[in-house]
Amino acid sequence: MSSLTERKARLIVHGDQPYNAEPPLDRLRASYRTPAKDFYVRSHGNLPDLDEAAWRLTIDGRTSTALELSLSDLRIRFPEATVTATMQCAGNRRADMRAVAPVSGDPWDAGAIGTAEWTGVRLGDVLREAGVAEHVGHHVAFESYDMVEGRPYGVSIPLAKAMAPETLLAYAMNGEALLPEHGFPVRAVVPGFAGVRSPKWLRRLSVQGHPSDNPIQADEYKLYPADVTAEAADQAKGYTIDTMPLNAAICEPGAGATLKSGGNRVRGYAVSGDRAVVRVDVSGNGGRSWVQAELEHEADAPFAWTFWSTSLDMPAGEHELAVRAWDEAGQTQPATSNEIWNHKGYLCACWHRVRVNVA
Ligand SMILES: Nc1nc2c(c(=O)[nH]1)N[C@H]1C(S)=C(S)[C@@H](COP(=O)(O)O)O[C@H]1N2
Ligand SMILES: [Mo]
Repeated sequence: MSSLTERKARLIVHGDQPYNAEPPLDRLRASYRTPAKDFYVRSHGNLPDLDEAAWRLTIDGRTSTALELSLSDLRIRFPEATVTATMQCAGNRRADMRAVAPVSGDPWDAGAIGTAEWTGVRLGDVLREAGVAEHVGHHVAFESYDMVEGRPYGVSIPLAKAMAPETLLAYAMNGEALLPEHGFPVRAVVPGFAGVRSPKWLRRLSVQGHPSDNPIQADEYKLYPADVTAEAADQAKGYTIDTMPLNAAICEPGAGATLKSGGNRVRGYAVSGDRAVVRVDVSGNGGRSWVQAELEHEADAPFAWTFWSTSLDMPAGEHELAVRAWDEAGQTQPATSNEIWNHKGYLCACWHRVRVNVA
């Protein structure tokens, strides 16, 4: 395995402590499954250095038995499950929100996203083994080994999503053990939900009648209306970001690229939390006219992104490329970040625009 220092050198680093980094977009678009070393890293605290043999996961709360499981217990007692799914930070593309007004948090470009083949066991199988009662209003609260401002990282998901077949306790990414920065030895993978709900470095999970009261769940990762400011953030006005919205990005060419005249390849990704992407429109003139891109989507991967590509013929001069996706409910994306601005800069899902020059 390469060292963390070597892997950092491959990425665009937004911060070292906590460590946050994303891949350049052309490299992100190079493979449908993102290699672990090119997968964005979002962390809120330290990167725990855990010993696989000593690692234990506690399961308690509203179950008939409490469980304490080692990694080999997980492997032996439950069937293995593999899901190809996209993970995306709620702050992906936040940089585009700054055009409207300042926002808090790292200025992620469109690279706070990646797709992997995750292998582990179904969280639902583990909860059933613990004798969970499938109560509609219940939640599964997680706690991790990393510390964020003096408390373990903690979030929760509705019990129904925890029991869904796509939700995993994963110990492998693209067929190899998780890298330390991606949650070694075991993390949750909650396909379709914002990355924040997929805790890394798991330590405990608890079935309970209310969402986690951890600040990451209770205060952070909420979508606020535009009139709510950082100073006057009234928690009751924000809703908890779970399922991710329809989004798309241009990965190639990059911003400011100089292209030759004639046909140029334009490529990127489109993604939606829990709906299929059915169409992707690409414009070479800021959205005055559109062509439809070719889509590439793996069968049997409903929670994975769609790759798209097309060729645009543009005359010499400066051009604004734009992309927008459509989902199976006939919904598309807002044109500008004005319509969706919020002070946290979450869910930036307006048309992605890239300025290029044709020589
Ligand atoms: N324990 C723990 N889990 C975590 C986080 C964290 O800081 N600590 N960050 C979350 C956020 S906001 C995201 S977007 C994803 C990122 O996963 P990755 O770093 O493997 O890409 O992990 C989530 N799980
Ligand atoms: Mo995130």
